[in-house]
Amino acid sequence: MKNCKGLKRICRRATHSLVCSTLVAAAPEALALEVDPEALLAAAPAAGSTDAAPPLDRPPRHDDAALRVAQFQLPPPTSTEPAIPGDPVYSRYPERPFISRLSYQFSYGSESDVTYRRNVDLDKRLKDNSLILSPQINGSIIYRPTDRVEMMLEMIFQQDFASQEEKIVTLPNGQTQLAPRRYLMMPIDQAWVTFKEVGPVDLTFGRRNYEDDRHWLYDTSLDTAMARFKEGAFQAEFSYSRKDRFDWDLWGPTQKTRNDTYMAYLGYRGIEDIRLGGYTIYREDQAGREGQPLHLGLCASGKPTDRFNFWSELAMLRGKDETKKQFRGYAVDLGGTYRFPHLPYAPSITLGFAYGSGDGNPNDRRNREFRQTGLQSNEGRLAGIPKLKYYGEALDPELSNLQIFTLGVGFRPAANISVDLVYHRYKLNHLADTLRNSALTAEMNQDASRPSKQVGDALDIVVGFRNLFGIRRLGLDLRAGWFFPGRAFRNEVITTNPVTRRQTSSYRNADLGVSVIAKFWY
Ligand SMILES: [Ca+2]
Ligand SMILES: [Ca+2]
Repeated sequence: MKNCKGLKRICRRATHSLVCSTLVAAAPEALALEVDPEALLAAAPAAGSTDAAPPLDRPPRHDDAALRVAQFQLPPPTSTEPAIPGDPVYSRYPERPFISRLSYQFSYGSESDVTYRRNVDLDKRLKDNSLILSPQINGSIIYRPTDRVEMMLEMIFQQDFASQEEKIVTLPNGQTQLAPRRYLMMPIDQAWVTFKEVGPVDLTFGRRNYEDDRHWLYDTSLDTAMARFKEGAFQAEFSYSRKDRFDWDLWGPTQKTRNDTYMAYLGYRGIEDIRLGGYTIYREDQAGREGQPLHLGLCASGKPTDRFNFWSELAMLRGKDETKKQFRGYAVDLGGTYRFPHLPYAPSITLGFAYGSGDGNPNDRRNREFRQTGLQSNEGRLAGIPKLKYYGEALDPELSNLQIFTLGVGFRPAANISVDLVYHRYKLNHLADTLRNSALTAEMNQDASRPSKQVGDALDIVVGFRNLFGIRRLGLDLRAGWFFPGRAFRNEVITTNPVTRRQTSSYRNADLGVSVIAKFWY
């Protein structure tokens, strides 16, 4: 319901229009487009009432009287509590206009990126820098032919352009990487139908976005069949999905997968401003590349006061890896943000610690490495307006065989501008030469004489602007990350003796890696 609240907030803030309140009344749940309440709060002029008591959470009302009243009365303020984890939201885009009647709505916008990466190999001798432009437009339609049926179609048009890119890059692991062919992409990102109150359940079929709050479990579109139950403060979901079961891109080619995903999720909202959840995610790769991982997890998060919010994940990995070894991994991710709204520039401080187990003995029958689901993006907000890679912009690793310490400091120079400064320190749990699904191609521990678990440090600066140049829907996120390699990263230097022509190998410290993303929202 976060998104609905966000929408209500838009209504309150912006025009107080009849259209908008009608729309809220007509579809309190269907309007779950992702609108960040904080971002809107920040965007609102004179959003100064941060110490007001959080208003009570009001359940959605469906009765006719409520509908009639709501058409002429604006909804009361609601808390900024985030969505239930596991609650699939309809769109990942913030701040959208709606052009609406009771039975349908549509929205359109853009989320266009410019991505610059320097020294992905942490070696400045080899050229592998890239600058990629990704203009995009997107649009979605929600159609509600009856009270019991709801449909959604969302489409994206995107074309990537390489402004700077090497045609061929030799990776540190010796493989050759060719620049990808870039097609016009026209994917159908969502196309689903929901049948409500079929007995005690809502049933959904089609392609649908799955996102949890911090995108730690999933942030992707899946071809799915899902059943959802609600009973009091409990909500349960069961689904079978496959990513790209069908080729939904109308233009470019899509690689279909044969990776089945079975999910069960139980959420509890009986404690005010706290969300509790438990889940099981079983994945089975029919192609055999990723084995059959089984995730079991618990999560608790919330915002008990306007000044403080926290998150916590506890996950266990069972099932089998790609070599049929039994998984015995686990992971913890804990953290919180404290805000000082009355100090100048409304500073905040965030502390986090994440741990994903590693496997110390490759020769026994157990694989003690934790892995994430493979559907995650590890993108979320700390205290500022933009989402960011909360494990670091430049390294962007999966939480696997790794400890990540995070210290963040945030500021609000103006109501519509936020600044996050984030420091990370990374350490391996067991010696390894690669980090699973990291954005870097550099390999660790190539210098056998000096093995190390010190992966390195990172500094990210993330600045978010909303209402840029006074244009209400225009936003810009600037996310810059520097990765300072630790002792685990060493680059080989081969020198040839001019007399004997004999080559000798030595090592030096690796070079800095940089990632910069500019994301334009409309
Ligand atoms: Ca390089
Ligand atoms: Ca092992």
